[in-house]
Amino acid sequence: MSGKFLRVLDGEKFDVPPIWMMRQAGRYLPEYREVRAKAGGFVDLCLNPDLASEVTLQPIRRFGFDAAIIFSDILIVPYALGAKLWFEEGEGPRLAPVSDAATFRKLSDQLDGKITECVYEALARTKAALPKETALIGFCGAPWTVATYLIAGRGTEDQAPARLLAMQEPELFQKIIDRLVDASGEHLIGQIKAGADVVQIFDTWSGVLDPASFERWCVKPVAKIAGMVRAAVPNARMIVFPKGAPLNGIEAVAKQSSANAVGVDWIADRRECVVRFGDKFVTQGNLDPLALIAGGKALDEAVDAVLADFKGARHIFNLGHGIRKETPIAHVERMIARVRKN
Ligand code: 1CP
Repeated sequence: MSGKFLRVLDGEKFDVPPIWMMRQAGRYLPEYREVRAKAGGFVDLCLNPDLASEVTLQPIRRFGFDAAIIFSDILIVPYALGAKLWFEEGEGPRLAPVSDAATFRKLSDQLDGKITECVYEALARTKAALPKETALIGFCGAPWTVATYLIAGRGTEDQAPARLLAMQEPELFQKIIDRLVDASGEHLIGQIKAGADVVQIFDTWSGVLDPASFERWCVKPVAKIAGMVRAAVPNARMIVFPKGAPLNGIEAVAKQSSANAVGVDWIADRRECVVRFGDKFVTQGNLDPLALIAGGKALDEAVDAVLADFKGARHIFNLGHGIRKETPIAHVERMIARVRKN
């Protein structure tokens, strides 16, 4: 029988919800920092199946989460389409920008199998090493969010370069999105075939778009990816995470992509989620990652509020966004113990 995480996605409810954390494999863990140093660079770590699998398993060994998320990055898709990717130490990932028709023409329309195979191999190894009850999550970025990085070449404060290009050159922008839709759909299918039990689509920057742009650049592309995945794997389980979007928008993404679950950040009104989503889909979230840094009473109260608001609903406990590197490990332990009532 599958573990609690998949059983919730498949329709069951539990008094104690399954729990995992976005970015659970990462720099707040000394064992991650050790492997990361050994791997050479961030991209090398993503493309090394042995080490990527090892860091995926680290938080499972340490905390016994109900799900593992494969160690990779949303920027692997543009990289596998031929965009140059590197990591500026102390800053973050960088892509050679694709922001005009000439650079777009140079992008491949096929994922480079030598790159994606590294991810699939890491998934296969991780699957073989995980406890039976621990689910394995594959993922990709949503086309809009990946496009914001591809167009600017880096993370940006307000995603202005992508928003501007969508206004100035909507046809080119549509082509970029369409290319990312096809590549992301294929990548998710590959991950499921390699052993992922569920896939999550991260739309980190979906909260900066007006309603019409949100419909065009977030709702439709994610629904198209979901359609591709379901056409290839009819019973595929999917989680969508349109971070920062209003609840209307979140609901539209979840409905149009027939998602099993929807991720919400800490801004979301939890009781409103329960009313709107009912038993249609699971809600995943939404502890403020800063509460996990604060610890103590503030953490306990924040955890209790999440649990109380989702009581009786289909819920997966998670943070509202990725764990930050300065988070004390003892606070993670305290959160898990409180959720699991240990
Ligand atoms: O070791 C390091 O210094 C690298 C830090 C790091 C890590 C641990 C990056 C660079 N990526 C990752 C792994 C990662 N990225 C995972 C692994 C699985 C896990 O959750 O444990 C996942 C799911 C992602 C997804 C990702 N990458 C997103 C979407 C989710 C989110 O956090 O919003 C985004 C926006 C990225 C881009 C990215 N990669 C890395 C950084 C620092 C960033 C953000 C850059 C920016 O916006 O400026």
